[in-house]
Amino acid sequence: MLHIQNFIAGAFTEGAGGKNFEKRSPLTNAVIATVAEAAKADVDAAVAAGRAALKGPWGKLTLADRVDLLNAVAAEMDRRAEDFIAAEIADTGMPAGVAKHMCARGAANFRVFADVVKNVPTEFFEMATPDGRGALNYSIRRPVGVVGVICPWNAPLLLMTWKVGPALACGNAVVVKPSEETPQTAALLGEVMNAVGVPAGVYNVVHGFGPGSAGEYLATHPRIGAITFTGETRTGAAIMKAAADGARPVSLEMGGKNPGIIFADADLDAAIEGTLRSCFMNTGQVCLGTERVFVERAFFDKFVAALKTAAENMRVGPPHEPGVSMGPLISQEHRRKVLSYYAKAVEEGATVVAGGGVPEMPGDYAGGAWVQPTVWAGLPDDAAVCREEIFGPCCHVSPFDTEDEVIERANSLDYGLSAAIWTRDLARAHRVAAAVEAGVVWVNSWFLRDLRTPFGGAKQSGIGREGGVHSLEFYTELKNVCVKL
Ligand code: NAD
Ligand code: 6OD
Repeated sequence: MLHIQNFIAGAFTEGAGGKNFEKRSPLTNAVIATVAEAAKADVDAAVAAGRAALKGPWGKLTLADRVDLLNAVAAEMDRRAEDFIAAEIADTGMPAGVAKHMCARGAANFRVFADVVKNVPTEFFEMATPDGRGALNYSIRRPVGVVGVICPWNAPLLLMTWKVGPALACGNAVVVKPSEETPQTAALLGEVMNAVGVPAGVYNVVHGFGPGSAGEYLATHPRIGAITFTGETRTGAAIMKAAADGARPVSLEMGGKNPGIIFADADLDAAIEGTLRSCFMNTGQVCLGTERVFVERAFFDKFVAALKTAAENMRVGPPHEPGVSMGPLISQEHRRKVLSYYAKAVEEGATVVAGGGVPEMPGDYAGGAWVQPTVWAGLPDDAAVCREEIFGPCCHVSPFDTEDEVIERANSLDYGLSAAIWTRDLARAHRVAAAVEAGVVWVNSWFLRDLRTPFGGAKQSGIGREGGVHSLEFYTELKNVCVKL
């Protein structure tokens, strides 16, 4: 049986408390690994290792050498792509094509941020002084120290490296707490760090849970310089409270209940293809995914009929089977939550347009966390499935009559992560994009990502922006130096 350990100061270690927990396969529910749970002493050791690295070899590297090392990390990740893909699939059950994309993106997160730090401009100001000799001001960016990186399970490698890449590029050390559901790729990245010669202590991993475990120990650790988090909104709020002690900065990427807005002039095929992906990719476990679909009334019946056909044609199954476009949910626990919403939708009077149940799976797969891609219609906006984040392969479709109405309805929740707008009317696209309360808006597309762009949520979907130079704002402390001439 695979056993996954913590990675502290360049070495794989058991937890100081001697405790292990089990990782189960989403595909079958069988135990596939045991994981060493980090005790408080391990988190202390990981933070101390990070601080030592900052004072030692890592802190002394030139920018050019640091950039070279990060590019070497990316190259080694590419070389070991098959291992990363296999680990990601084992942890999440996602289709092979999706895992391949996510793992390639993991390596890109190191390359892109290596480039960003290399090219960051220095601010420079001349000033007059009373003696006429003047002074020069320049600003330099310093690392914030050891950054706590707390991660979710839905896109484990992509979302972890999205934080670790820029944090290291800016010269910090990190202590990563992967989700208890997805420990494998964080451990593999430790092997990569050692293989390319990243100094011990720069990248550390502590495994465990949230409250009373590694997550809480990390979030409350007094020697952490900043905390970056991706996960549920209520967890983010708990982390923000923990960070208030010691006034540490936080970057929070949290939940969503994102609208897709389809106008009657949209290209039907493109809108169906994009909406289908945004609702069902990664079994709907994508924070940017669409769970509320609003369709202009004149287009509604046509759109719903096409979405029904497309959803029913999706093939749910194991990762390597040809033609499979959707895998299982992450766990039985999450499946219980998603199925409770499937039941609630019906109780609240929804018309089930597609799916709504559990697919039959053969053999060992019968134990997996499978559900059908599901589309509902007919509910008012205040129904539970139209307000609460489900994080499963499901959406509710409802008609709208005017632009003002759909903007108001799209903005009616406390979430504000992303929105997708489908129309051929460019002026309207710009108007609605500006009016919709979301951190990320796509027009006639979904999940097109340039890593230099600002990423984050509005309202209760997030605090702060990361991406390109915006990541530098979070992962560095800007210092002004004034030199009297
Ligand atoms: P989660 O909040 O349950 O857990 C996230 C991480 O926080 C895990 O590692 C967990 O162990 C840890 N944790 C839990 N409680 C903690 C505490 N009190 N202190 C410290 N750490 C704690 O989220 P999840 O179920 O893993 O992920 C799904 C959620 O993540 C969804 O809500 C989804 O929308 C959100 N998400 C958001 C984004 C984004 O970019 N906005 C991206 C991906 C996922
Ligand atoms: O692409 C990204 O950078 C990003 N943060 C994606 C988030 C996906 C959420 O599930």
